[in-house]
Amino acid sequence: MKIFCVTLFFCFSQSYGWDYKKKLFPSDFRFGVSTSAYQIEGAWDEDGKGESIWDRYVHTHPEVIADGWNGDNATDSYHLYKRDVEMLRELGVDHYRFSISWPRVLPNGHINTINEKGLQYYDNLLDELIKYNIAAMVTMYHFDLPQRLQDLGGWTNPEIIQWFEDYARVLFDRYGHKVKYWITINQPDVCFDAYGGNKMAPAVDLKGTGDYVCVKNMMLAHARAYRLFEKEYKSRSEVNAKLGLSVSINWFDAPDYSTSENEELELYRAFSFGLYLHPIWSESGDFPPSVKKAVAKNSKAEGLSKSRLPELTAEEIKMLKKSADFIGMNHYTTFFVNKTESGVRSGLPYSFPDIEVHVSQSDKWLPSKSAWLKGVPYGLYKSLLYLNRVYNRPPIFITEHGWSTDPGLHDTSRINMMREYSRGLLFSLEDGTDLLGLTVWSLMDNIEWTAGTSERFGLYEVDFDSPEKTRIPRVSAHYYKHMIHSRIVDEDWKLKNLDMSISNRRQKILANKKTEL
Ligand code: GBH
Repeated sequence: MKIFCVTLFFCFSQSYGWDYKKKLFPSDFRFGVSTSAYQIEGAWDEDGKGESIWDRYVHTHPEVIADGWNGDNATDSYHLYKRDVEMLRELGVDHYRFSISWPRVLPNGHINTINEKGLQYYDNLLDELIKYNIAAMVTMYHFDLPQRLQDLGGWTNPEIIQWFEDYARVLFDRYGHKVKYWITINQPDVCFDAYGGNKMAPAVDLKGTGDYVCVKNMMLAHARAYRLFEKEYKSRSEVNAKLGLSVSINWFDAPDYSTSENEELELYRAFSFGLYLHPIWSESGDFPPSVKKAVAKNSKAEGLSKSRLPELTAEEIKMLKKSADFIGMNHYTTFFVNKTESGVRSGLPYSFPDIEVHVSQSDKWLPSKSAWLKGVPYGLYKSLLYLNRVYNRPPIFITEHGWSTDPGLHDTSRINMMREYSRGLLFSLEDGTDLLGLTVWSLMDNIEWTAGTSERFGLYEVDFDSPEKTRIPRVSAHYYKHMIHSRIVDEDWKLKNLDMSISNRRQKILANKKTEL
């Protein structure tokens, strides 16, 4: 390549990014970190908070938690939010994505019981962020439904569309002037784990029906919140916010990368993320035709009068179209997908009903601490280009992207993955994607749902045994800080640039404590 550069006027390094080390993230590109309420707040029944489906699930089924740690206390951010904001300042992030616990604000889920103390907590957090000029990206719903609403069917009851709109109004009224980005719902594909299996609360196994009803209601709840925001809040002078939906968008290729373009792959992508993007971002709207067809076909064969994937009315299709200002993209990993001869419906990671494919991962990919998460940097780049092409250059904000490890401060694998995936971001920007920012999951170790604390996603390590839930920066926190400040992806950055002596010492203290215990 270097030889070409000498001979050609505009050398390849310009157009193909070979010299990526000198490439800067654009000045309006935003760097942030993410958390969610159940995973960090703790104080599960304090100050009038209502019970959530996760409280109920872990209390009635403690055996589902890998290591005994649940969200009762979590990282105690309900009390330690000032330390959290201090960490954000240490990193130098532009924005912080956190979520509001619906039952903390509305203990029974409805707006006839407003918990002022719960509202006050988020006011305090938002004010602390404003003090330090950190933009707030607020998720309204990140998996923790009020249990009381679950008793009424939760996301399978269409009334929830109105309940969610009412809740959204409370939030817009109270925090509208303090929030820069609203995310209505985190990852509607949780429906397949929560109502179509037993991995996520409420763990109601209504596979093939409950999951699809949940998807429809979540999408409509999202759209109603968007329309409410658009109609009554967006144009107010004190409001300056964009609103989106966060979708789990991983990459899917044929085994050994033999092709990225075939029918099985397209169908799997449609089930995995098209279900949530097509209604909003496609020209025609509605659920993807391929998914509608597949579910209708099976439903008919089973003798049902209608498809198990509920239809959207013309009015609903219209309400959903363009009901977001950007695509919220949660990207972690890549899978191989191929047709199965045995009729096995699915392997890793989620078992979608109605598709007969085999899903796998390559043993050449770097493993993380989570079984489903392998390091595949090219997958982020490819999925960005794919969205750019299929949805005609939509604005994309990466609202989650991260890596899990064992405890320990020297998280070289996280740094390597952050560096390689981020190179893909620079390449995709060069290739014309409208990428607004990156939000790393997660600011700190937290309760990884049923995995408890056994999978650590934090830039900061949390000592869960200590009463102060001590947070210490991992080496990756220093790397991210360097990336934010320099706005480059630095391949030569080494730990020796830093004085890690205090952290090293602290690590030894923690290690000793473990053996003492
Ligand atoms: C995100 O989901 C969540 O938004 C966030 O709360 C979470 O902490 C973060 O990822 C890290 O996991 O057990 O093989 O069936 C990412 C999508 C969906 C990935 C559920 C794990 C279970 C995999 N997640 N999935 S498996």
